[in-house]
Amino acid sequence: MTRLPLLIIIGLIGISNVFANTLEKSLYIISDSIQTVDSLLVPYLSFNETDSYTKDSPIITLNYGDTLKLWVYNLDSISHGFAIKEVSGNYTIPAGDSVYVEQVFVDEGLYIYHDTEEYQKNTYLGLAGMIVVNEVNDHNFYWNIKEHNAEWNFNLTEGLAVDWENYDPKYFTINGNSNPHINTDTLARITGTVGDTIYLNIANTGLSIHSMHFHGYHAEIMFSSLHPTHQGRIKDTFPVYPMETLRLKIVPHQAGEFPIHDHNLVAITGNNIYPNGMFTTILITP
Ligand SMILES: [Cu+2]
Repeated sequence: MTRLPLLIIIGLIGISNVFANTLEKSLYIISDSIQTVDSLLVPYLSFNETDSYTKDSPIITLNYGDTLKLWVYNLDSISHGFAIKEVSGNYTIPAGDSVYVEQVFVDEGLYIYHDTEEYQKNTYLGLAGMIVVNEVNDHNFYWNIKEHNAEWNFNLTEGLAVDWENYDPKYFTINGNSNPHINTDTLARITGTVGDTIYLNIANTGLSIHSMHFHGYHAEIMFSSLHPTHQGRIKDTFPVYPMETLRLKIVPHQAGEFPIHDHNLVAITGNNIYPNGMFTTILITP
């Protein structure tokens, strides 16, 4: 009598294993710098796929049920932390050391991995990236949005205190780039044809709210890490809160090139230079 349910359970386990994969990844914490639009070199930290520095922390994509096997190496001269927000535990990685993190992703969504040590310091300085689970295999784009107060980067790197309550950022970036360079980043610059189903995966790893305004098109909220009840809303402006992740769906009804920008207008400048900052365009062909 119990044999049939048991066979069904074994069958279900069998089915789930057919689709679940294991992804092995390494991340290297490296201290270097980022260049602002007015050519200032500012201290910066990032996660890297190899031991050579780039300013972008990699986007990790997985499917529902997959296992991520992650080695995080700290190539910096000071201790760092690591966590996948709301998913993993907190790890401490002494200078020159590494940790192994194994995580099964049972829920779809967008997650932020970041340095939890002396939060918000190291996350602010750049140690924050995105994990995308259950990517719908169509047209996907990715925005790691962030703002910077260059002086703070110097002060924090030198061990000086900053006043976290009085934040006055001067530079605003998507994947580390600002206008006009966002449009040359194929991960960030939204392109497609009329009728496509386009997904935009956004992680705000900064300290400010960024309200992204779309001209020409409306988008639908597919997922929000902070506001699950907002799912299904269709509109053209999307506030993204610090450490929030948001997935939007856009099905373009018309061809053209239209601006997308932060509605907080200081965020489309760079150290008071306009246009700069979080300002890109969507390009849709007939
Ligand atoms: Cu606008």
